Amino acid sequence: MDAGPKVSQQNISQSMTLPPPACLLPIVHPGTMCYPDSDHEALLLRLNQELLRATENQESLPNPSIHISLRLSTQHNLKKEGQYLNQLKTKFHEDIQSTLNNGKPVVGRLALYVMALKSSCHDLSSVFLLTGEKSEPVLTHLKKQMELEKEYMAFSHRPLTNYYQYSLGILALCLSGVRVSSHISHKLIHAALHTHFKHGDSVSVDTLAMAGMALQCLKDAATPVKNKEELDKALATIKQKIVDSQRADGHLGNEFSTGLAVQALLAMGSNVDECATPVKALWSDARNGSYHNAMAISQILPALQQRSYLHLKNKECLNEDDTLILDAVPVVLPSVSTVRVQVALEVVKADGTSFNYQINVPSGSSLLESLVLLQQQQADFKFEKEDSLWGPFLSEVNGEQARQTDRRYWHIASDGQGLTQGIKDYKIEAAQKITIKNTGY
Ligand code: B12
Repeated sequence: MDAGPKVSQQNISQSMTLPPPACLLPIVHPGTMCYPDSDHEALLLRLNQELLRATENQESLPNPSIHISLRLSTQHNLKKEGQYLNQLKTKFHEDIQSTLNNGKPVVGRLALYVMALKSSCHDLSSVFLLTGEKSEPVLTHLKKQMELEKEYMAFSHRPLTNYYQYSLGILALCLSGVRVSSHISHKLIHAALHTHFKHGDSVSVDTLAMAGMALQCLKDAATPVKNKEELDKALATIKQKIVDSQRADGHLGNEFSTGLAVQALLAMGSNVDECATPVKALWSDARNGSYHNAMAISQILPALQQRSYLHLKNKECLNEDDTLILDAVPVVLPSVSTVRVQVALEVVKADGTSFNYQINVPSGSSLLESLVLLQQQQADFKFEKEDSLWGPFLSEVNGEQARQTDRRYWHIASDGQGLTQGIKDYKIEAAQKITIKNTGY
């Protein structure tokens, strides 16, 4: 995530006391002033359809974030959404169940699952998870997971998972009407005031956004907290940090954090309408086809419709639209480029030893395809990946794991610049040097 020069923040109106200029007025119907209606609506439809199409992918685990986004949208395909909810209740449910049985932290996924159920107005008290012999409702498990996080924080001063997931946990409990203990909220409020949420070397705008939505939910629900002034101060700090993260091209953080950041600003009462610079940046990304990954689309689509996760709080699921249909997709045969590009790859292990490789790949190959090719050609290079909601996560290189339990990961950079996409999404278009470095965080 590269932080570019800051620009004027006039497009993110923070105060409601002065009448905002015409372009900052809240817009109820999509595409009235900044874009032609047709352009705007066609793009929304395309993104909505891409998400719906992603629900048909049987290869990966169903993703609760996709479901939430579809459910927060204005257009629906109720049959397909119902089918996806059922898949979440079986396959994703089983995945959480087995993580719980292995005693691994699961707060983020559990929170997203709860929010997905809530987005379909599902009765949360009827969904149970089993630990040992005991079967308890999902919300009870989420509360217990948050207690574990809190206890861990008491001596290590950071969550078992990360602040993004800790915030998701608070948000899911709050949206479900569960009172979040003041000890738990205090730890996030304290962190928002005194900790720098980091992702690699940059500020984690995604984490700020999730924390902002979680704390705003508590404020709106008038949840008792240890110190009300501190809650307000934390919210103001988060808002300011998000606004300060604006780059010259309008993004808040980068193209993949802007959706959550806009959601958070909307939730926190900022007037971020369709003409606001970050929203324009999102539209322009969407128009240029920057978002292929369904997880990315799921985080920006609510923002493009002026919605945030906080809209799940009072969701009623009544009289919903049912007009979203999927057009038949023309079968496009994959074409392999005849142009080949040279990639230099450096692997830097935890002890600093480095290994260098060269490989020629067809232009347009993904980094994952390039690594597979290298593995086939070089006996001394091998790698492993793990599935995640964002796709394959590089977990092991040349027999060395960079484990999250040790707070290490394989950081990936191209010509010294950290990638903003994972190994499957990042495409090699030109000759470059890829560095994969075992890094602590
Ligand atoms: C925390 C975090 C990390 C931590 C995760 C460990 C931890 N316990 O804290 C660490 C530092 C390891 C990390 C690494 C990377 N991250 Co990161 N990460 C996040 C963050 C803030 C939250 C993820 C999370 O906890 N989700 C909640 C749980 C419930 O979902 P989950 O899928 O089970 O979570 C796991 C995966 O998301 C995985 N993960 C984390 N980052 C990434 C990135 C990719 C591409 C993949 C496939 C998986 C993955 O780790 C999570 C914890 O186990 C997200 C922000 C966001 N908007 O989602 C960015 C985010 C997902 N990361 C991002 C990126 C780019 C990376 C890196 C590629 C950076 C780099 N240049 O090396 C690497 C991954 C490299 C690899 N080895 O494959 C981007 C992805 C954008 C995209 N289009 O793909 C995001 C959206 C941030 C951003 N706005 O740029 N990340």
